[in-house]
Amino acid sequence: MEERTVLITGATSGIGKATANLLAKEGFRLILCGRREERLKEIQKDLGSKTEVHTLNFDVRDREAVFGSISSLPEAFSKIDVLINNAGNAHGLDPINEGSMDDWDAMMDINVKGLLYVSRAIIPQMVEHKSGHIINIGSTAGKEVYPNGNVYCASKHAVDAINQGMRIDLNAHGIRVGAINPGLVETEFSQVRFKGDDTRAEKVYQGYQPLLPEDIAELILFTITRPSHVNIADLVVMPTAQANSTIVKKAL
Ligand code: NDP
Ligand code: 8X3
Repeated sequence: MEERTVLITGATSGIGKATANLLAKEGFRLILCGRREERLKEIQKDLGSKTEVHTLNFDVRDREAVFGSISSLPEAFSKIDVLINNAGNAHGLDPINEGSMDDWDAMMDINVKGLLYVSRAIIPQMVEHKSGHIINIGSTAGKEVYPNGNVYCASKHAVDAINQGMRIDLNAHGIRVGAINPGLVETEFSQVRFKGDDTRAEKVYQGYQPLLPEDIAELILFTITRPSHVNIADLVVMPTAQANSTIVKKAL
């Protein structure tokens, strides 16, 4: 296998953490990123017996921290073969006339600008090596807009456009680019969206079987282990109970 070193943003929980666990088992060398340093250290300790793990503790919104962290990588981790742009979240679920502008800033700064900063810090070395693979974690919210989803959906539509733009611009350099767009996955996503209101967060996943973060990790592993002439460009995955952003068949 050629692509051995994988950088995952948002590796401290949910989809990113499940992906780190799975890729460690498969022997990939991992660079795990997130703001919660204690969690990064804990994960590094857990996975250290399976593979080499380096952690980077930065906020994707902080442009200098992003570039400083990437350029601080030790020699063994300095050639990044796979970038998984996963860090992101929703903040709030309010009609546009009532939305919090702090929430709007957070979503555009993290989901869009943060993804761009990390990509800009890493892509030039992929161009230099004429190889690399970028997986952008979008969302069904990047394919359709749902009530009160306004700015989160806008941020994920931007990820969809950036994914397409990256694929066009990096085509000449032999770099694979693709997005995985999940529907409802049970992670800390809704706890963040509802600002720690656990009852409201839990309700999102009640009455049906949501996707698990491990389901997305498996798709990521599948995507990055295809032969080098195969690029999974855009993949949408939902729980069987989900038809679209608003239709979810609940047993209750
Ligand atoms: P989690 O809340 O469980 O994980 C989010 C991750 O992003 C955490 O590791 C968090 O780490 C990191 N993160 C958030 N903000 C920042 C920041 N400013 N700087 C650096 N890292 C940050 O949610 P998910 O695993 O569900 O979300 C992962 C991705 O999947 C997101 O892009 C989300 O939009 C997308 N997605 C999720 C779906 C779902 O239903 N759960 C469905 C479709 C897409 P830390 O706080 O330590 O920095
Ligand atoms: C996460 C899925 O439907 O909550 O991106 O927006 S949804």
